[in-house]
Amino acid sequence: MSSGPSLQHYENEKAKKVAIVGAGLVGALNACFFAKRGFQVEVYEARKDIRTAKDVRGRSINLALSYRGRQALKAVGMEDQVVFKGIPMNARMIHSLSGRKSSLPYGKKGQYILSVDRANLNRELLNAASEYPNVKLNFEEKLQHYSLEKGSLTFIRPEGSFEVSHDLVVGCDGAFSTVRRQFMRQPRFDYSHVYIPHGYKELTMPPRNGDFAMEPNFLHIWPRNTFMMIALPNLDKSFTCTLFMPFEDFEKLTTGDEVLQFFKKYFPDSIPLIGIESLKQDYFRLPAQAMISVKCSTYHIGAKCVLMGDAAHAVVPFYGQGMNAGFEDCIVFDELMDQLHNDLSKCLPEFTRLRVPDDHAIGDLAMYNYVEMRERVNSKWFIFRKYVDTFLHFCMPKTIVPLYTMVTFSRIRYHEVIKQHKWQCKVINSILFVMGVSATITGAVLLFHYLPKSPHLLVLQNWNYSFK
Ligand code: FAD
Ligand code: EGO
Repeated sequence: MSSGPSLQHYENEKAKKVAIVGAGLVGALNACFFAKRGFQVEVYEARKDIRTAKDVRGRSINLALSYRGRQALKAVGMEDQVVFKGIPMNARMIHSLSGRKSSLPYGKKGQYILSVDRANLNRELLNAASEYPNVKLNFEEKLQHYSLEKGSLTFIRPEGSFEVSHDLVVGCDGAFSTVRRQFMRQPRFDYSHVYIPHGYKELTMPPRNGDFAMEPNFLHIWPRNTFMMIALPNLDKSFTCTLFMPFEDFEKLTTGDEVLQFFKKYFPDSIPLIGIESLKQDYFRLPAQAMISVKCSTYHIGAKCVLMGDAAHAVVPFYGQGMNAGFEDCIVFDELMDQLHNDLSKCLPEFTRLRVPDDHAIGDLAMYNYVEMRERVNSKWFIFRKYVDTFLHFCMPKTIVPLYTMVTFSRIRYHEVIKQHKWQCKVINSILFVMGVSATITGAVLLFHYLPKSPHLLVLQNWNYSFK
């Protein structure tokens, strides 16, 4: 894969104008993809340039990058540089209530997820995009309205508002997308969004004696049913802990001492690592953040507009796949452009046809994990389930692959992952059924054969008798 800008298709394309709305992770990556194809790319971002802005307050500080996301980065020649700044997490570390830690590997040696810094990834993507001569990045320009009839975008910036038009509008403006509003007026467009009852708060676990306070190459998880905490490592040797719990429980903790008591009860081993004083303060720095799941039945309007990333499909973060799915959107679209010779009137409908079922599938999988984790998953269950997964995969490596592995370490289409998983469950159930039936038959035969003769059983039979 070539690194750096290359304009393979520039000559044979009459430099169509593309507006990318949103320069978050997906928008910035898409700028590279469209630039590579020779489009004249204009990116509009509401916020300040994250590369120069002083206080960057993102949504989450670090994220888990896995195979799908990496493949997309590879396609624009950025994989190595991002992986270099990521911290491999080869296993999860399960923290039980008693402070016991169990490490459960994600797979073979090369199978790990990466902890990456969101702001840094965003910066590097923007730098890469800005190196293409056919990309223009605009900041502090917020889309206010997109008129399909006029084909115009209206932006507001500090100095006032202005209008532009483009051949294609790519909506990468996140879960609360403004571009998406135009879709609401389309006939037969289905849309749904759900907020879950849980919120999240991020806490920092600083380095201890100049080193990581816990083992660095792990995704640390404290599964406590309805309360869950995870920690991902950062390059500065700190960890970012994310506490997930119902809003009503967040609201119950109103003083530093109550927070401390809560942590003593549920996450005692983390207290000395976060630090009592910073725990009491960090907790109240920001209100708990909400999580939303968004689904759309269509991602395009004619040959004019397409949605990607959270704008098309925000998912709850319980699979660590939101960004990965958004990045995969970009490669899927790019692959279609190759196959359909850059014909937007064919690519856009085809993108919807291919991608909607897969994004719905990851939305469902993430929601399923959320429900499963809050209802059933404490540390014992977590460890048990992962052992069963590993064992079955070991017995039948070709037939049974854990769900998490298919989602995280392959590019099997998300909807195929669900099908495959259901099929595997059937296989396992059939095997268990056959084993159960044969065990019962064997038992019955043996019993029938030996019962009258077994002295041991005869003794048992006489028990009642001897009591009398
Ligand atoms: P965003 O990152 O939201 O970017 C949208 C951009 O559009 C923003 O820069 C915004 O300023 C801009 N914008 C919005 N409106 C306008 C407008 N009107 N005009 C101009 N610009 C506008 N995913 C993973 O893969 N792995 C993880 O481990 C993971 N962990 C997560 C943890 C948490 C707590 C959360 C909440 C999410 C997590 N995700 C994770 C999901 C991931 O954060 C998102 O899927 C990803 O950020 C989506 O990128 P995006 O570019 O589509 O949207
Ligand atoms: C039984 C046992 C049923 C995100 C375990 C389901 C998610 C779920 C939020 C982890 C890893 C990246 C994550 C595993 C399960 C990120 C993730 C997992 C969390 C929470 C997360 C795993 C950021 C679910 N991957 N994962 O298998 O290690 O298993 F715990 Cl709250």
